[in-house]
Amino acid sequence: HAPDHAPALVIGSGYGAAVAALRLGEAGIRTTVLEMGRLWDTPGPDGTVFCPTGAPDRRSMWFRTRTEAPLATFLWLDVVNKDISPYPGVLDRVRFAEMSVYVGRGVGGGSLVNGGMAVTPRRDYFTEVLPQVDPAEMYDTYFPLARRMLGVNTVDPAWFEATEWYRFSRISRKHAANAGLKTVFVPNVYDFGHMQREAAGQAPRSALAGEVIYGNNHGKRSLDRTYLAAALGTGNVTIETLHRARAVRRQPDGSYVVTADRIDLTGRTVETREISCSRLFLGAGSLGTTELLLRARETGALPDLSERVGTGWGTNGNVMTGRANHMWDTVGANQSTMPVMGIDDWSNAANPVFAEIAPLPTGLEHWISLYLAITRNPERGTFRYDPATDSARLDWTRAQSQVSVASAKKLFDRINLKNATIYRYDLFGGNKTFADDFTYHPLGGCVLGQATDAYGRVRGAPGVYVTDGALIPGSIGVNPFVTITALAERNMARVLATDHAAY
Ligand code: FAE
Repeated sequence: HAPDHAPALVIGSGYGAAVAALRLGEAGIRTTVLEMGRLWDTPGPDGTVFCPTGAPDRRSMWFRTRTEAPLATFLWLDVVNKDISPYPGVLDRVRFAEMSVYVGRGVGGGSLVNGGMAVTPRRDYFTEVLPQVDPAEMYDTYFPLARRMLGVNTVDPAWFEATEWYRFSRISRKHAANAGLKTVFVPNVYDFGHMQREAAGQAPRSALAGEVIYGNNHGKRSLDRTYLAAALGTGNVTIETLHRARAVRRQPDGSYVVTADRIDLTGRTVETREISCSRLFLGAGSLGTTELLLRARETGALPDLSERVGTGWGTNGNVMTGRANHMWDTVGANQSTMPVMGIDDWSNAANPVFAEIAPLPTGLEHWISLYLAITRNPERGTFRYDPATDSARLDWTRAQSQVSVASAKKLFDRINLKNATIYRYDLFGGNKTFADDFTYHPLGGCVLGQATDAYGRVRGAPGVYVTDGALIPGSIGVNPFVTITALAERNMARVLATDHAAY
């Protein structure tokens, strides 16, 4: 039978996809969004939408029998992970041979599970990374637009200085200052008004109840409350959940057909749909978008795609580490899950690092200072299509991660030296002091100006666009979602102004 038709089809519902859906809907174009995860709006039997972090259930992770949290151990004990039953849970850990990538699954993508840190990159580094993009337009128009649309706000400095919930940040700030390092406040999309009401006992706790990687039940302005709500409000946008796009092909008339498996809550494919479209917007994230295009090229469905599809991937130099503080430097049993401060040593040309001061909310004093360092790692990975599994394999070696580790180590050695402190060995498995085997910030795979033109138009597939983190070549120097959002805004403005005619 003839495929269903949508004038515009968007794959995924993270940052890039959400921007595309809203701007298409506003332009009066009927748009269908396919998202492989579920819609997170219905409370479970315990009355909450997302499960408690300390007692994860099937809602926590994507089709697993046991959770796979980033910090697997504490005091070397396997106390963190729990057995669960398979279900389309909100957090996924995609395991490649020598690198794991954490991603969000559900309507809102990564916005459902991330730390909400909303950081605008340094202008000089942005210009270096994306030389095709006019920085004036970005910094005058699209970054402010993205921040406004995402609901970015900043912690009240007076409250920050006084509250027990950010004692862990203040201790890390002191230790950084002792080493002559600068710290900066970092904006966030978590509603700080709500957080202060949580602290005062006037609102249900979420950031102050350890919630983040398995979803926030309150306070977080995730995309389902911002861009996607606005997109649905145009009346032109429909979101189909539990639809996993698998294949893309081009029809003789220049339209595209996407094959998608509709799965049920057990993961079984209950229907395979074909949906045709005049315009296809890929927002399945760095991994998802790259895999779709790589598969299309390698299976011959879209043979004219660039050889650059699958290249230019990076971890944003992510590496985690923990320091052990002295007895008198307590970090507090109470910690907000939303980071609000970073050590900013990016202007150190010899060793640029931006390190988010991360919480470790266990509910007890542990004297640990935890960090997610973003380093400048020039190593890049490549995806290869594996016909046997019909999936993308990532060529990325442990040695490539050591560049990030060496850079982070230089910074934290300096902090440890000045404070007479040491690293923690019990957090990342294998007595490791640096977590070098996972990233939260997958970037690249379909890089702007390489696999696409300067506006995300896919080379060799007119009418197909990349809108997400796949466009950014492996590194942006800060947490990436503000950049992904602003770049998508810029590209959509151009595409809607110039490629509109054929809808
Ligand atoms: P993304 O948000 O990943 O959305 C892709 C969507 O596509 C997902 O909903 C997928 O389920 C869906 N999808 C994938 N494949 C398919 C398919 N074949 N068919 C249908 N749907 C599909 O993409 N960034 C910050 O800036 N600040 C932070 O504080 C921060 N903290 C983080 C903490 C954690 C634990 C994690 C995992 C990430 C964090 N990030 C943070 C990264 C940020 O969430 C990420 O860069 C963005 O979500 C990427 O946006 P995209 O639009 O590229």
